[in-house]
Amino acid sequence: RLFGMKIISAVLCALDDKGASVTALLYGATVISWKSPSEGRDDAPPKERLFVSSKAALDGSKPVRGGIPVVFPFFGPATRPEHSKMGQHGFARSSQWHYVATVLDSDAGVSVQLGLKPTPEIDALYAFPWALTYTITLAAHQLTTDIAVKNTSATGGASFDFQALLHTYIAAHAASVSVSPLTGLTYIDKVAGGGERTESRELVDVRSFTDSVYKGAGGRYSVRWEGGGVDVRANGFGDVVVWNPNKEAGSKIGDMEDGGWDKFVCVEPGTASYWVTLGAGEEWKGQQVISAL
Ligand code: TA6
Repeated sequence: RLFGMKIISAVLCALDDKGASVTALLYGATVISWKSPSEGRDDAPPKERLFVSSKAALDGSKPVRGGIPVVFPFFGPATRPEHSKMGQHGFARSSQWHYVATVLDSDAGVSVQLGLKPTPEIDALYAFPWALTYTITLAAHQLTTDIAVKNTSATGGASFDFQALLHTYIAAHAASVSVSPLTGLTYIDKVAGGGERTESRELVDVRSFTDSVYKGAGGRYSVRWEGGGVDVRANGFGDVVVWNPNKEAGSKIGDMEDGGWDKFVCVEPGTASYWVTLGAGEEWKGQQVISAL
């Protein structure tokens, strides 16, 4: 397999000779496309594995409705005073990242690093000593995305708390999709007002409006639907969010295409229910590996 990578101004694209590709905007470091053949089906044309709403803004005017938005420094609406100047899910997904390096370009895959550091604009919203590195790796049938959060202050400097999450829109047949294993886990049911429940289902579906934060999830998720599936492995992220707005909530989302809710499930590895405290000079990493079946 030969891999190659192109950077086209605000977009970077990695390709391989079997037609696998990943495309990301420097805006928000948002992966907006991942095409891959299925394992053992290199003869078949690669399929798009992520959902992006046809009404998504891809010009940097607002966070992308789809793909893999990067959520940092908090998940959901702001609940802490130091986050009060930011919109939901923080600033990372709506900031202009920069290309750092190509860290792998071989027959094993291609891996590109993007970076985001404080700017005067971001400091006005969030004045802490943070730096982000996001690594996107395309391998045969697999897409890996790693986020590293560093506290850049010198020894004895300030620490800060953060949440990080990869808000992944998996292209799927939502009416038949299931996510497992989540049985026995405690989850926050945001549709039912945020109370905690214990998951009793072997297979979690999204046939109704679903917005669930599974705590202490195992980091191995099988996402299956009629005609397809992916495996998701998460390292460093203790929780996983399962979200699908259905028509009930999806029809109220301005950049959600009509019926878009029938075409995806969000499986979002993250530190959604807890905060990570980073001391001076420390670094934290979270990784998502998606395998195309
Ligand atoms: O991850 C689920 C969630 O937190 C939902 O509550 C919903 O708000 C979704 O994210 C989309 O958020 P956004 O800010 O992208 O519209």
